[in-house]
Amino acid sequence: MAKIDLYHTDPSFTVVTGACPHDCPDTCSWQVAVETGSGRAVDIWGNPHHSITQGKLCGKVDRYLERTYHADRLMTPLRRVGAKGSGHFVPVAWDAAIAEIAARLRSVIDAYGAEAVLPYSYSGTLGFLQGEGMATRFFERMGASRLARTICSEAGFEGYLYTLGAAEGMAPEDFAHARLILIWGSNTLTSNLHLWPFVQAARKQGARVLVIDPARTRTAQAADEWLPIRPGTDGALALAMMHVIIAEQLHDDDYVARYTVGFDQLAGRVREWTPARAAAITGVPAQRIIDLARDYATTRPAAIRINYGIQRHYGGGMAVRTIACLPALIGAWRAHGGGLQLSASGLFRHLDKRGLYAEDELLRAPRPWPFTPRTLNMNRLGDALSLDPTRLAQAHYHPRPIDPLPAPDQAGPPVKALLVYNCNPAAGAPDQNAVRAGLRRDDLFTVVLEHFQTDTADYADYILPATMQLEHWDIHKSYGHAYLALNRPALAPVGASLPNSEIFRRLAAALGYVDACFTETDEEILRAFVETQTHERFAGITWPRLLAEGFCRLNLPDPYLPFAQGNFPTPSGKCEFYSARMAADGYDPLPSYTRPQWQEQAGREEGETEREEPLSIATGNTPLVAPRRSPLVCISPPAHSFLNTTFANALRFIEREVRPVLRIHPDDAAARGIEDGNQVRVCNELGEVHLAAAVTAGLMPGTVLAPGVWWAKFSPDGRNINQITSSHETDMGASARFYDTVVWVEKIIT
Ligand SMILES: Nc1nc2c(c(=O)[nH]1)N[C@H]1C(S)=C(S)[C@@H](COP(=O)(O)OP(=O)(O)OC[C@H]3O[C@@H](n4cnc5c(=O)[nH]c(N)nc54)[C@H](O)[C@@H]3O)O[C@H]1N2
Ligand SMILES: Nc1nc2c(c(=O)[nH]1)N[C@H]1C(S)=C(S)[C@@H](COP(=O)(O)OP(=O)(O)OC[C@H]3O[C@@H](n4cnc5c(=O)[nH]c(N)nc54)[C@H](O)[C@@H]3O)O[C@H]1N2
Ligand SMILES: [Mo]
Repeated sequence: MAKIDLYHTDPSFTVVTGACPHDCPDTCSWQVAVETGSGRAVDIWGNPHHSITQGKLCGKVDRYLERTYHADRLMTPLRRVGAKGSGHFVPVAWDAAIAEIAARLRSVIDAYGAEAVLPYSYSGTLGFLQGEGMATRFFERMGASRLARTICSEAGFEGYLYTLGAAEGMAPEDFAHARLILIWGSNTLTSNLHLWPFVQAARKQGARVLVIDPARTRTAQAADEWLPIRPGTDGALALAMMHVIIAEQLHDDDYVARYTVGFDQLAGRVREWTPARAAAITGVPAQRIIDLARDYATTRPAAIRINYGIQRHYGGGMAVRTIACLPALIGAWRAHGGGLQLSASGLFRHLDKRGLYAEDELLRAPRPWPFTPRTLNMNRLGDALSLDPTRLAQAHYHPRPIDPLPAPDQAGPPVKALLVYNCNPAAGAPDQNAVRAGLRRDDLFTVVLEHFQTDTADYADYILPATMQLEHWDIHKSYGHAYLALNRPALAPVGASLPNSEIFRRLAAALGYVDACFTETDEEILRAFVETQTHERFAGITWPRLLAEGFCRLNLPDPYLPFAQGNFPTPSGKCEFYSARMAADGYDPLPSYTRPQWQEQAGREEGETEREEPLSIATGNTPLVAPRRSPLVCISPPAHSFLNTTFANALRFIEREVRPVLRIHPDDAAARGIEDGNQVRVCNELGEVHLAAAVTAGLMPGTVLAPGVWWAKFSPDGRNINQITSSHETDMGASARFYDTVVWVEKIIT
């Protein structure tokens, strides 16, 4: 602490408060010490005044200055000189780059219409402004295709909304009051670190912590118990828990009667979900399911942290929808320390008095066109970039069974220009071979706004250097807590980089878009955003306060128990065990079990785990050699030291992760003659990747795990795990199925 005190008192340093921009529920508040003379940042630390950050940053962001001043950082705009994907570029001045890009965009729009332009972005930054703020103004003004941003969380999000009505739930602080905590499909110590102190506080008061996960993660190791489960089968576990709870009359009659709809139908449904049946599907022993249900229903307060690991499977939406019924069934929402958390983002997403969403107010996008542009699904990037109209039609966003796909001749123009920002799809998007085939098209004009020359940037016609968080303004909501944060620039832009907002502003000017929204400064936009909020949750949050304090808690009661007395923002106002909206959208209106694709595809019956596989499978590359063993299901959750593909180009973090590996159970390894450290080929009909086997008993048999997401170009075989992930949609929200991948694994014989 002494060093930090020095920065605050020594006039040769300025301390600036900001916010971590990364895709993580914690949205930390940070402070940076800048040497006044040189203008260089010398230290960064977690804000000690923020009650979630509590003075600590994660191991990645603690090194944010290394990222900021990294030798590979892009310093000037670049123009391609080599073949697409070869990564050869020459520097070009900003004015020339903007003029040339605008000219190319204009010619695409003239020849094919604005829908031939596709923005492609996701979670490089979660800031309102450098995220979609100015970009949306720009693309909406143009009338470009819209992008459905589905790669991460939409399945679970939709499932949650059907049951509970809003992306709200327990506050992280309130986990400290729980007596039983189920961490379900979350690797908290890796991906949600700042929840852990509250979990530990609960344990000090006697709480038990269970982790339900196919892998014995570092979180599972730190918990009281690891409950291994087969990927994508959590819905069956939840149904059997409800079977036990209702059969043994452990549910909260009063809460159910007042605040839920459809209990009788639910009871009818779960009657068939005996623990024995669920055990065969999930791999969790029947007696363990019974005990878990009893513990859950009789321990108060009982808290569940579900996270997105649970929903990256075909049935992910239904799984979350089903689990979301549990707290209402036992009345867990009543108690401080009881309930469920998936996302807190709904806290920030509310209508103001004029019926505008907070985000829309910021965007204030001009929409001069009489038509609504098509929406393409980001997970289908390979199809979106295909010149085959049938595939292009498949790329249209269709989040529910009732949403139609267009006929191929109605799919609209081929994508002729792609503008990528805050995103690295050549490494992180599913079906990598299809994505790269699209990016390689010579007739596709691609611009990438980046910090580094990523796998994606290699395919660009122009790379534009973007500022990092220490160099620009932004405002951040959180999807894990209730604090809004302001990020102030602490440094001048590194090199010739510009904020995304300024790059889009300049492109707008070059295209002749004269709307007022393109001349507001970043600071003006954010200030207006704060000042125009009228919702009571923003009461007391002012621009001067944000400037002075760096963050503000939304105006919510503390503790905030959103559903203690019902008040579910569903159509019925109750927790919907039965959902008429689901029926209307083409789903089973009751909680049910939707089999993951790996079970369907591998032709497995419930519970069957091992099967000789006579299939001959044509991979993108080498054919498999005999003997062929049964397929395995592959999941690829985050490596501890990477954040999706971010940080995976820094030597420090690469060294921590050592090399790209495939974790495999000793039984599955032995059956394939694989020993620890062997190089293995992991493949399916989409492609293949070579990884080093890491044999471990800390995994559900039949499941393999490849920590992600490595840059392909920094991997020994120039490929990564998204060689083999499918771009097909989940049951709800048209999300990605990263953890629902059938693979064949064999030793590479050299
Ligand atoms: N260090 C680090 N932190 C991150 C990220 C990162 O890449 N690195 N990514 C950020 C982003 S974008 C997101 S969306 C979140 C993701 O973080 P989480 O929401 O926690 O989700 P995942 O890490 O995808 O998966 C969490 C756990 O779910 C397990 N899992 C996989 N399939 C199943 C299943 O079917 N059932 C159950 N019960 N468990 C399953 C995985 O083994 C993993 O341990 O984290 C954010 N934080
Ligand atoms: N196999 C597999 N694939 C996955 C996942 C998985 O678990 N397994 N996780 C998925 C999930 S949950 C997610 S959310 C997605 C995330 O996928 P992406 O959204 O592609 O996220 P990143 O891979 O972190 O890449 C973000 C890029 O944005 C850049 N960037 C950051 N800030 C800025 C900025 O201010 N301006 C500009 N111009 N660029 C910036 C960074 O340098 C980085 O290269 O990946 C998905 N892919
Ligand atoms: Mo994500």
